[in-house]
Formats: sequence, C-alpha cells, structure tokens
Amino acid sequence: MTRTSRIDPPSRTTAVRAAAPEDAVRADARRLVIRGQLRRPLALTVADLRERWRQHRAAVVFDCAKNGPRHHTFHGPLLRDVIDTAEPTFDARRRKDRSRYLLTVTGGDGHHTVLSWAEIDPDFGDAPILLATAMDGRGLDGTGSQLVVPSDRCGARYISAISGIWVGTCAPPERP
Ligand SMILES: Nc1nc2c(c(=O)[nH]1)N[C@H]1C(S)=C(S)[C@@H](COP(=O)(O)O)O[C@H]1N2
Ligand SMILES: [Mo]
Repeated sequence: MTRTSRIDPPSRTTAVRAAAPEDAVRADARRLVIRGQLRRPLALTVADLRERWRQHRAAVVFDCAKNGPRHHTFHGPLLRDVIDTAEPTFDARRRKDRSRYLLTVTGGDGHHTVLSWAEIDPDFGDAPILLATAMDGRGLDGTGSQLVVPSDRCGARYISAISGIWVGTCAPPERP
C-alpha cells in the first residue's frame, strides 16, 4: 500500500509507527487475513493455524512448467475448516446458496488464484485442500502458510506466503 492511499490521519500513523517495535510490525505482516462476506473475519499466524484446527497430512506431487515435478509432504488444517470458523454469510442449510461463493487466495508477492466454495464443500467436490503449517517437516512460521491442492496436476495454485483470502459472491452475469 502506498503512503498516499492510507486513510489514517498522518499524526496517528506516525504515533503508531513510532510506538511499534520492528518485530511486532514484521509479525503482523505475516498474519493471513481472511475477509469478505463473512460474519467473523480472521487474522491468523501459522501458529494459530496449527493450534486452532485439526492438522491433516498430504503427500503430493505437482508439476511446475519451469522446474518439472516437485515432491512435498505438507501438514495443516483443511481450508474448509478454517473458513467455516469465519462463518461465510451464506445459508449453510442451502446447497444452492453455498454453491454461489468463491475464494481468492493471494501470496505476499501478489500471485493469486481463485477457488470455488463447491470445490471444498463435502456436498460437492470435497477436495482436501490445506492451508499448510509445515512443508517437508519444517514449520512455515517464517514464510507464511501455503495453499495445498492435492487434486491439481500443476503447481500454480500452491500459493506460498499467503497474505490474504477473500470469500464472497460475484455479481451474476448480465443477461444477453
Ligand atoms: N506466492 C506464490 N506462490 C506460488 C508461485 C508464485 O509465483 N508466487 N508460483 C506457483 C508455481 S507456478 C509453482 S510450480 C509452485 C512452485 O513450488 P516450489 O516452491 O515447490 O517449486 O509454487 C506456486 N506458488
Ligand atoms: Mo510453476
């Protein structure tokens, strides 16, 4: 975000910056923000993802256009379980309502991808997509969580250093 787009008054911004130790600022930058059409938006560290939800394991192979096949073992909570906690605004009893929702997942470098809620919903695709807390036995606390999409053949949606997830609906297409 550029300075000119900040909405804080300058005096308050200066005061907050002066008071915040460098470590706190960096730790805050590593929080993954889950926002959008949710009743309980969340801001989570990798430690939160590890402690608050049941951990699953996924041994995966995905292909990178540049580097060929990659083999990794990930641990982390199901994306579905974490987003459930944030309470999407859909009527959970209505499958049609749930099927309208999308998620965007964005990495710290701006690389982002789209998922549909139906991919991870047990009544539809039921894909065991993870928000990884560890890769190959090493914690991701320093770099941030990584999206793990075991059913994808290629690696483009394995977003690393996740900074944000947005959940919501898009406007219906205009009638022709
Ligand atoms: N944040 C972010 N995540 C990313 C990418 C990226 O450019 N930025 N590239 C993707 C692609 S194309 C691949 S193949 C995998 C690479 O995973 P690797 O680090 O195991 O090689 O990361 C994915 N995740
Ligand atoms: Mo890739």
